[in-house]
This record gives sequence, structure tokens and C-alpha cells, in this order.
Amino acid sequence: MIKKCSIKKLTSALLLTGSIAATLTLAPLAHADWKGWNVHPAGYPVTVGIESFMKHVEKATDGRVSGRVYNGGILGDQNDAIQMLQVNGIQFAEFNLGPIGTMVPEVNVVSLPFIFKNESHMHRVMDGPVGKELAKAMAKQGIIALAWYDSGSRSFYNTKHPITKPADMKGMKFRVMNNELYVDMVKELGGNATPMAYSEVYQALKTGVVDGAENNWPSYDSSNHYEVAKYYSLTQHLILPEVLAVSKAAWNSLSPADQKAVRKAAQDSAVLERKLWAERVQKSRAKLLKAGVIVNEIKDKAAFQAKMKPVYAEAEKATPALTPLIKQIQETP
Ligand code: GTR
Repeated sequence: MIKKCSIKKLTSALLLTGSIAATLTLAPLAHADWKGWNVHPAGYPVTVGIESFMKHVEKATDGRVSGRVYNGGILGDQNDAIQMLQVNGIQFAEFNLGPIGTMVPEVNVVSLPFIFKNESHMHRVMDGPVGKELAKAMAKQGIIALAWYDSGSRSFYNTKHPITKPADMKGMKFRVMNNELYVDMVKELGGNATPMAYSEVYQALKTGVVDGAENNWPSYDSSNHYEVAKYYSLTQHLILPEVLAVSKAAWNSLSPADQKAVRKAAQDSAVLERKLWAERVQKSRAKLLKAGVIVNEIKDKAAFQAKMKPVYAEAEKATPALTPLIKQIQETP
């Protein structure tokens, strides 16, 4: 009896030790520490959004996932970030959809100039079936899109003179984001374009390597480009969505419940970012007008739009999958 009892005790003691050992070895594996990329500085709507995302992820997963965002592009430029995400060198990032079109051609649909009627149209499209389709295409390339952020509309600015019609761009050199589609866009408008990393544009404008660039009010402000290129012409030729994404490897390592929590944290952060975005546009605009930026409205954008036909034709020829997507966007009320 005594013998039996001690064997039982010994067995349960061993079982206990075994489970402690299992917990000890499994615990570090179950905890993920994520590294995140963002090009913007502290306080920028995107930065506040992505930081709030990570905070909520930590809370909602009871600390099973924690992470840190590296702001200001210190881990590299946008192209580096996309590649790092694809190989799980970083686990999450927020970036513009523009350059993603070079590796996920369907995504080029958002880079077609004047494709969206206005910003709320872009939101309706991205929050609907087109957004889902683009997310599916991105997932095939290892990028899991969780939520669409806002980045308003982009307009041209330059160091020389106001642009009121395409002919005003003749012979001028513009920096564009990394995507041949933007090179074509500027060429059709009469200028020349050079793809360049965002971090290099200030110096390029200052030294005359380029005469201009294009961006939204908040980035024109936070990058200080307005200090060196004061003519801001409201062409609003691109309304580009941005994405909060995680790497496929990071995503696949989560339990279904944690995936749900992470997606929700991303979508909540997008609601916050979009609200902050609208406020920031007004703030940046007011600040730069005060700083002496010379802004001109373009009442009739038809002359710019008409020049974009070959850009659409070329893009659709290269990627036939764009044609039905264009139709879907145009038919979205
Ligand atoms: C900003 C955008 C960045 C980056 C940048 C650029 O508006 O938020 O992600 O794309 O423009 O022009 O490179």
C-alpha cells in the first residue's frame, strides 16, 4: 500500500515536472516580438495609427504578441520595407500602395491617375470587394493587408512656377515614387520623372537635381519640401490608399483567435488614422499657407485627365486583370 502510494505520488510529481518543463520550453516560442516599419515621424497620423495598433495587439493577445515600430524610415526606404516584410525580416509595416504595384500588378489599379472620384470614393472602394481582391493578390506575395489607411490626394509642387495646365510641366524634372506607371504619367503630362526614395527628395529639390515632386499636404509639410519648393498646384491626380500589413510568416504563427484580435486592432487603428488624417490636412494646409507656400486650384482638371489615356492603355496592356478592376471602381457609387 505504502509502496503503491509513493509510486502514485512519484508519477504525479513527474507529470508535474514534465508539464512545467513543457511550459518552460514552449513559453518563449509562443511569444512573438514583432518589428515594424514606418516612414513617418512621431505625431504623424500614420505613426499614431500604427503605434496604437501595436499597443492594442499586445493587450488583446495578453502579451503573446508584442512589438516595436521603427519610425522615420530608419530601417530603410519603402522598397526595402516591402522586401523585408516578404521575407519576415520585419513583421509589420504601413506603406503606400503605389510602390506595391511593381510586385503585385493588380494593385496598380489604385495608381491610375484620377481613378477615384474623391477621397470618400476611394474609402468605399477599398472597404468593399475591390479592397478584398487586392488584399488577396498581396497575400500571394507574402503581404497580409489588414486595414487601409488614408493618405489623401497628391498634387504636384515645384521650385519654378504654378502649374495650371499640362504645358506648364514641360521640360521639368519631377521625383516620383518607385513605379514606372508614375514615370509614364509625368511623361504624358510633358515632364520628366525620376523614381527616388522619399528620404532623398528634400536634398534633390534643394540642389536642383529635380524641379518638383508630388505629395499630399501632410507629407509636403512633414518632409519640409515646402521650404524648397513653394509652388503647390492642386492637381490631385492620385488618391492613394495606404496599407497596414503583416508578414505572412507572422500571420501564420498566430492562432485563429489571435488573428481575429490582430485584424480588429488594425481596423480600429485605421478608423483612428482616417480621423487624424482629416484633421492633419487642415492643419498642414493652414501652416504652409502662413509659411508662404503659393497654392493654386485647378478648376478644370479635364486637360490633365485627357492626357492619361495612354497611361491606362499601357497599364491594361501589361496587366489585363486591371480592366475589370477599373470597371468595378468606376461603377462603385
Ligand atoms: C507619403 C506616403 C509615404 C511615401 C511618401 C513618398 O505621402 O505616406 O508612404 O509613399 O509619400 O512620396 O514616398
